[in-house]
Amino acid sequence: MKKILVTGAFGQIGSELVPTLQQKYGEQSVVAMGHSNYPKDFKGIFESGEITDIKFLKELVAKHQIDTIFHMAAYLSVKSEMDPQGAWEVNVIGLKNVLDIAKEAKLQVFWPSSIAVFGPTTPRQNTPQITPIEPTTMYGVGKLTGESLCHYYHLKYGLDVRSVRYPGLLDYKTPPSLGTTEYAKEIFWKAIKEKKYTVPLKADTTMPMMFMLDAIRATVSIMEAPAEKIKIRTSYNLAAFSFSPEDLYNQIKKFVPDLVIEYKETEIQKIADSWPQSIDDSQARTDWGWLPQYSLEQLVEAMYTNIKKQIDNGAK
Ligand code: VAH
Repeated sequence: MKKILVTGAFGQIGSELVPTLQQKYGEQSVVAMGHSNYPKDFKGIFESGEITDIKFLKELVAKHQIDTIFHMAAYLSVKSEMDPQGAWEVNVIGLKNVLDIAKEAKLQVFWPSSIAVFGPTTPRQNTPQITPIEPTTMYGVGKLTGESLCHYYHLKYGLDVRSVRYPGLLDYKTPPSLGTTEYAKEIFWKAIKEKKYTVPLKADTTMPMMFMLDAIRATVSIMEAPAEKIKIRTSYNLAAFSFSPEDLYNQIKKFVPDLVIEYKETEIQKIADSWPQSIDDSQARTDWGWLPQYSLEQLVEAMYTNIKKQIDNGAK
């Protein structure tokens, strides 16, 4: 029986990934690792600990006889700029802890990279899989280091570690957090509650984005692919669509016609301007059959409908 450890189990991706894995492999096949403030209605195996504590991780893997780790615990881009040391410890040392344990115990590992790995010298349109990568954010530096670590551990130790470069991800289960693309979640909450929103970016700041359900499907799909199909051991480009704050506003207006919007760029504009505007993910499509299923219109309808339901039920 598969025994999976998900770190960052109650973060933005983990909150959707854990129930998906429980559904697929059984509730008792998944160990959800997070901080002590986990949702009280969570059903399943929960462990509380720090990703920087390698002794704790080793004991956890042995205690539950883990064979697969989805290592999702991370600081996002804005938090990484606020606390670069913390970002290095969680995003890089945390990953190296997982890779060291996995190589000893011969585990399979999934680790999320991001389009944030790219920098201003990377071609911004249809960014290729192999291209100049010079990130100018601490988050991006951590992702570049992480991709190189994954590549090295595969080449040196034969570790089966797999990764995708997520675009900005939108979900309706978790609140907006400290990320450069998180405005695209927050706008729904503010539009429904207040019918107004100030975007912390210029109106034409186009970034690659994806609905969380597509990202989860890609995550499970790459991990289930035969090993011989996985040709990239740094991290695969992954894409669905790109939009700007103005594009998103025009979509949301169909649901909130009297939404008032303004654009006031902040320090995160510099981060967004260093990232690609569109991604070439043809190698993921060729190697392991990746194909997005949700359009921007379907994303907006799902986000609006589900967030409105939460607000109508008293969500703050
Ligand atoms: C962030 N949502 O904004 C993340 C993501 C591509 C951006 O990695 O930091």
